[in-house]
Amino acid sequence: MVSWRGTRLRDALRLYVITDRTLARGRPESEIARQAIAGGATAIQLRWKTGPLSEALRVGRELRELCSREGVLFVVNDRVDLALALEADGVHVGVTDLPVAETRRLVGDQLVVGFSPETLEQALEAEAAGADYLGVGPVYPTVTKPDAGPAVGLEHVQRIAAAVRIPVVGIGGITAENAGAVIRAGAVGVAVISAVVGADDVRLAAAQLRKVVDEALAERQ
Ligand code: TZP
Ligand code: MG
Repeated sequence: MVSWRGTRLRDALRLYVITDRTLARGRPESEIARQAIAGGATAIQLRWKTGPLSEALRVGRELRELCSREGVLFVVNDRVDLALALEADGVHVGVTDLPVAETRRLVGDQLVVGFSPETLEQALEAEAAGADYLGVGPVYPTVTKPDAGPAVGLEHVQRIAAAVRIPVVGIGGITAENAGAVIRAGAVGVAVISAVVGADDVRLAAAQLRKVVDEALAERQ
């Protein structure tokens, strides 16, 4: 089994594409993920907010297989049980999910644990509790997650990225036009839904974003 730690994890967080059935407009998650990976996605997250878990399990198995084959990080959102059932590489929790310490206790050392802090204090606490990376946002306004709250802006990304040692990805309203600024603020990558899943040409959208991220990271070295 691959160890998603250190440089390998940072590289896997460059372009983190999150599934969304509504935005996919009838295209199966596996197809969206396949095209996104072909365009340069380095991580795929199964985000399952409505619908039976049996269906999440079916979709997740397809994504698990695809990501293993392609060497891409596979993360499950919110649910530790689903992440374990799918033998995912990671699980991503937020402030209303199981706390990071509990999540870590359940998944052990093998799975990557991601966390979405709302404040700097929560970011520091999560790092201390064993989170492997943080998702910070919404960086820009977004309609994809109605309960995400107002945009936190680049300064918030900057403040958190400077304060923790674990990698930070920016999320929320990120496109090829603004992704470079997120990286320059200190993120190691960007997490997106609509910019890739909602695109007519998923592969092209992913490729454009990946190029911007890679260029901004190269400039930062
Ligand atoms: N968490 C904070 S913002 C967000 C999530 C899941 C939605 C990101 O979607 P989009 O379409 O990339 O703005
Ligand atoms: Mg959550």
